[in-house]
Amino acid sequence: MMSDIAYVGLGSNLASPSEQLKSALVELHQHEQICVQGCSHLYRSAPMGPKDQPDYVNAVCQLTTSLSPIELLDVLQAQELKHGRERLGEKWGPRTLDLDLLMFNELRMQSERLTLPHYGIAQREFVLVPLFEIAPDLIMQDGQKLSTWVSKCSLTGLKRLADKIDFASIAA
Ligand code: A4P
Ligand code: MG
Repeated sequence: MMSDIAYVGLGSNLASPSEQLKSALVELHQHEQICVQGCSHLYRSAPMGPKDQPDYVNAVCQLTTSLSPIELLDVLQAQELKHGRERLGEKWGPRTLDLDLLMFNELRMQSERLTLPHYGIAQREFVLVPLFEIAPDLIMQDGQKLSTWVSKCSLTGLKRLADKIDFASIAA
């Protein structure tokens, strides 16, 4: 049963970022144990971290799955590699595809490979704004509303792109 709900943050700033995100979403949905339920608009954002890299395109999707959190992470990391992701060791350096597991139900865990919820949600406008678009009523791990987290985050200006992933065509 695909009864677990997860949120995944997608990001790219190399090799046609918007296309990277769209194809990643299609591939996720094609996985037998993953059903993508919805995705935000694509948003352009200035790079967090080193500034000598291109702007990012970011989005957040909601999915249901019968995978365990670690199995889902395995799928996400395999997909990053398939998209030519190279881990060059630079913290927050450029990448063709980054898939962060933001939340998995209300699960909290900390292991060598996986921290849930993802550690960076509260500070990242490029996560909070698209997440709010698809899950405006979400309650965060401290019991506060997502809308409160959004209002506390310093918003420096994401640009919402005209592109909305044509979800019907993915689900078909
Ligand atoms: N890991 C632990 N918990 C998680 C989780 N919840 N989801 C481990 C995903 N991975 C998790 O990740 C490092 C390790 O984190 C993995 O081995 C995994 O087991 P990584 O993808 O290899 O390295 P990374 O992505 O470079 O590091 P980090 O700190 O996760 O970077 P982020 O947080 O992914 O940030 N600017 C803009 N505007 N937009 C962006 O999307 N992204 C980044 C990367 C930098 N600047 C950005 C953006
Ligand atoms: Mg990452």
